[in-house]
Amino acid sequence: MASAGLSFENPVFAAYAAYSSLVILKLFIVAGYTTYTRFRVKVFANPEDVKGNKGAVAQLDNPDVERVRRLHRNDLENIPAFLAVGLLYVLTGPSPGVALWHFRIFTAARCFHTVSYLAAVQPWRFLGFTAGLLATISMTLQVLMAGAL
Ligand code: GSH
Repeated sequence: MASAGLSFENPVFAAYAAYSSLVILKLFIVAGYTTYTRFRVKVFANPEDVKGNKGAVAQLDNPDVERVRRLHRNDLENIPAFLAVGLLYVLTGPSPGVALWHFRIFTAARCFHTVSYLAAVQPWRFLGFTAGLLATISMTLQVLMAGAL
């Protein structure tokens, strides 16, 4: 069986750490993009945010801001699950090649989902979401089998 340790000497853990860092950075970029969008359209969430900002309004239904917020929420529905189950998956000692493809597919799928959401294009957003979900479900099933057998 391949190495299952939580050490950078284990190539599967090293890959998990690298791809996790990438998706966490992506999550923060979306948070930053929310702020950028708020300044672009001059729409903020709280009355105190618009004080001294000429032309800005406190409003919760701007379509541009809400689109980025929905994207951010969708990331939060998917990325923490990847981080949790991915770590457990490393502990099952998977083959490095197979594990690497799970991490790659999830990361690429979430980036694709992000671009598709911002560009407002379907079915591409759905496909990005589904590819990421399948990678996570595959790892989840392998963890389940390792734990239950
Ligand atoms: N909470 C999601 C929803 O309400 O749509 C669950 C299903 C899901 O994540 N669908 C993907 C999506 O991008 C692919 S269609 N949903 C839009 C969203 O969460 O804002």
